[in-house]
Amino acid sequence: LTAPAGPAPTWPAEFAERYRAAGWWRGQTFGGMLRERAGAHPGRVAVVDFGGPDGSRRTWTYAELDRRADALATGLAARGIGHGDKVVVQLPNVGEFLEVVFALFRLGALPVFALPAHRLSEISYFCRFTGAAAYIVPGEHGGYDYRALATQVLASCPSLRHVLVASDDAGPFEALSEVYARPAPRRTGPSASDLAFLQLSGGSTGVPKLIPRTHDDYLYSLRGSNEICAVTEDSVYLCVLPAAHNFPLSSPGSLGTLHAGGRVVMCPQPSPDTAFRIIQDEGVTLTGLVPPLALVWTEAAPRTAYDLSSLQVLLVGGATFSEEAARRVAPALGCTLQQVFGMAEGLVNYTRLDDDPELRVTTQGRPISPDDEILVVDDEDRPVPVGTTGHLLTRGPYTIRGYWNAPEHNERAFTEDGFYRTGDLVRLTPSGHLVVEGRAKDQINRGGEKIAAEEVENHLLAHASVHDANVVAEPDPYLGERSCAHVILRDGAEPVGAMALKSFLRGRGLAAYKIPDRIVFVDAFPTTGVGKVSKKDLRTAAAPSA
Ligand code: J2J
Repeated sequence: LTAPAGPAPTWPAEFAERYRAAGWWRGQTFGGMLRERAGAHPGRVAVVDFGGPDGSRRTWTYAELDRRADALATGLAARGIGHGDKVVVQLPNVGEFLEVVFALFRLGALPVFALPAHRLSEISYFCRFTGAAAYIVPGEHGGYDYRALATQVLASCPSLRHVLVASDDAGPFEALSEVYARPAPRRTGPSASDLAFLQLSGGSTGVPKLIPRTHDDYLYSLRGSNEICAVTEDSVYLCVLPAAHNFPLSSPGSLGTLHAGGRVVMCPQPSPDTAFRIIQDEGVTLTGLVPPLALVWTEAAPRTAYDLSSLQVLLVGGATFSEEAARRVAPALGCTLQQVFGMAEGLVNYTRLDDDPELRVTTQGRPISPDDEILVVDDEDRPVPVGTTGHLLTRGPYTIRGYWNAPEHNERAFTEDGFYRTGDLVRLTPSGHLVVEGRAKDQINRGGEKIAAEEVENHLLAHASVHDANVVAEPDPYLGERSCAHVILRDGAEPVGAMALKSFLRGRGLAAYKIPDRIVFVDAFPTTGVGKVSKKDLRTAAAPSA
């Protein structure tokens, strides 16, 4: 496990030329984008959060965000962080998230996006795998002490030179607020074709894969998203989902909104009580939710005393959203539902605001770009007729050509001619819209949080009493899917119960959402004709009786 010197797989020259000629890639960087916006309207509010003392409101104008990102970049540079360095960023929905990200963009250092839910297992892996130079955390958040986590991470990651804490009480580490320094004279930043960051993949393998995105390709997906979602400088985007997730970051998300010169409001937590008050007080015009939250909001909206009339668009995506639920959104919330089927690897599909209303509730939209190539194929990679369900393969101007430093996995996850195998089963409608019908990848989609079965299985196998383990999805009325581990215990080993196994997994530093919701003990696994474990049969084998 070492930091690779080699670059990430990239687009062949002829594709890059085509995407530039078409105007998709414009040679702009994130640093340049923010500078331009700050120049155009310095005094407009760019960011609002509730991260002040006792949850008080704070604001950043475009000029302030620009200046503070510069000041932070200067201080980071003074600490030896520069072009190509990796920095694991694990911050909640606060303004510092955007300051940090833009500071790193300016330096050409790469944020590695972690989620607040991640723990020692995930974070130490990200740090070691990327050879990260720094790790940036909140002090305490959601009742959890990230300084204590950082102490453990530091002990296991020799490359880490700095832990920075976005809190007055940094414990044994340096407070992020100490890092801001008077901006130095102009330094040369990255170029638009350079990597901007490493995004986390949902994953279906033993260890998470990292997704290398460039300034050029990501900025194109933002411009495209803004056009489709009608984001302008009058838009107010509420960032409800964890800010580092690809959906709230880019569809159109906080970065899309800043690109348009609009306002990003960081939501401290997603409950209707908090979010509805903020929608009213801040005049929020659009936001994005995963299906379970969209359901909760839809239930709560008709009874709320808050005025939600500013809300124009609710994006829902990340997991299957039933047609019945989709039909209820617009009437309950008084806004337009926009379905989004996206992936951190690239391709994002949206229903259009002016699509036929039926398409808006029965499909997951169509691609952003005319240059997004979509193939729906059978198990032998042969195209299936329109209307038939098959595997979705895609390539295009903002879909990666390979994961970061994963040559063997890339052989499987991409076709020879560069199509990404999404692992999703879809059907195309005659209108060119996609309907997500299922999944071929070995993953659990727990209300939008992706869990790679193999990763959890490996942790279970590390227990002395576990002979074998398989983790599969089972239906959940609220989450859509939850995870169930089927475990065969070792003959003659110390018996162990479900509770003990769960706390064993927690003790290994696995994020809470990956801990199986249910663990069942079995004597054997069902097998397929060729003797492989049949996950399909497992999914139905132990379905809980109603
Ligand atoms: C069914 N499954 C969906 C949908 C994603 C916008 C929106 C979502 C993501 C995201 C994103 C789905 N219906 N509407 O990055 O920019 C499942 C598919 C897909 C996987 C990607 C964005 N929308 N999915 O969810 O990288 O299985 O991105 O391949 O987290 O989520 O997960 P992720």
